[in-house]
Amino acid sequence: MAEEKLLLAERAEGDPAVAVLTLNRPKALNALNAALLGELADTLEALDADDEVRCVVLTGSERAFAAGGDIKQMSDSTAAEMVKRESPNPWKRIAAARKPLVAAVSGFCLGGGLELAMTCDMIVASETARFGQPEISLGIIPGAGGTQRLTHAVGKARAMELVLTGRQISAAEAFDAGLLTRVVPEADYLSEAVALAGEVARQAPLAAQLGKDAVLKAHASLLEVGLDYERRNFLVLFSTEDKAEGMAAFKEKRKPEFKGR
Ligand code: CO8
Repeated sequence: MAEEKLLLAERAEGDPAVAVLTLNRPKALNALNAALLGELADTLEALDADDEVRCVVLTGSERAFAAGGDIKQMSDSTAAEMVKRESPNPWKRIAAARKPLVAAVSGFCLGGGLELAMTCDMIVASETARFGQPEISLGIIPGAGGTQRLTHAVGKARAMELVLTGRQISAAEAFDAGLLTRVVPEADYLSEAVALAGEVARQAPLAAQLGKDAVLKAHASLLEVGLDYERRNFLVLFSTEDKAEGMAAFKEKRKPEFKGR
């Protein structure tokens, strides 16, 4: 039997200037494993080299944009293995995409899933979308920009609460906090994201790319320092018993017992 593709890539119907990428691990709520992240990075680099494509939409399913990094893959991973697996770091490659990226989000957008959506340039969300950084309940912290991009987007007060409690917020709350570009009925989230991407695609392509580049520079130097710092703390936590307990508890579908070591 042919293996299912982790990432589907197509052109938007009627608009070949818009590429639509779909995360495709429905049984795992699109949990982001190393293979999927690598494929996404490869595909974005190929699209950067394709002059016909001017804007990219990244989406998941109605139930989940992505429920986070793949806990089952991470649960047995040591810090050293995480470092090896991420060399070169796919998140850096994704963040380096030159063409504008629009995330079309429905359902769960948690942990690494929210980090991925925030690495995109705009987020169009369904009213049913749920956002959060639940890593703390696994004994770890966000490791792909969650502590940094979330803080830049919503400010320290709200970012701190979300990172330290793991609370999920609705699309309406996320929009009010400044995390989202648009919230639309569930039936329309993908078509609205494609329409927004189409609007970008009709602009002068180099101006769109350099406009993106310049907006990202607003926080670039702070972000770079913060991302490296976050990564170190994230990897340190991979050597704790609490990380092992948090991830084991998730797999065993029970509450973790953290001991602070
Ligand atoms: N990783 C692996 N598998 C997952 C994940 C995940 N993040 N999320 C869900 N799944 C799996 C479940 O284990 C389950 O599989 P199975 O059917 O084999 O038991 C299947 O998807 C369906 O999930 P549920 O049965 O749990 O569905 P529910 O509707 O009951 O619950 C939730 C949905 C609330 C989303 C729940 O699945 C959940 O809490 N998921 C985990 C959320 C989370 O903690 N995310 C953060 C993960 S850590 C992270 O993202 C750090 C990333 C750092 C960047 C580096 C990445 C390499």
